[in-house]
Amino acid sequence: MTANVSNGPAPGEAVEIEAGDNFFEPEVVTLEAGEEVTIEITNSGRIPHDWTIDEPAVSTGVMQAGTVAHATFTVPAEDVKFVCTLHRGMEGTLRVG
Ligand SMILES: [Cu+2]
Repeated sequence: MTANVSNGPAPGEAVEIEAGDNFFEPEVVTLEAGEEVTIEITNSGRIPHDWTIDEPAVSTGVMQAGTVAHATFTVPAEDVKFVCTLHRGMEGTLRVG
């Protein structure tokens, strides 16, 4: 599986996730297995965060406050937890239907 991560807003349709201090909103995003999805992450907090999943391996890397990044990848077959690797407990779930 491939993943593309870029800085800035998504060029087209995207699922938007906000990274606050220290939470994601929404915490649960429902997606369809096998679809190609673009997630747009906005760091709306005052400190750096990242958005990371393990399978497929996707990470925005450290995002400074006020920045936006987007990641495009194929939705896996099972639920995936997303986390901020900088803050334990800052996490959410990609729920795969
Ligand atoms: Cu964080």
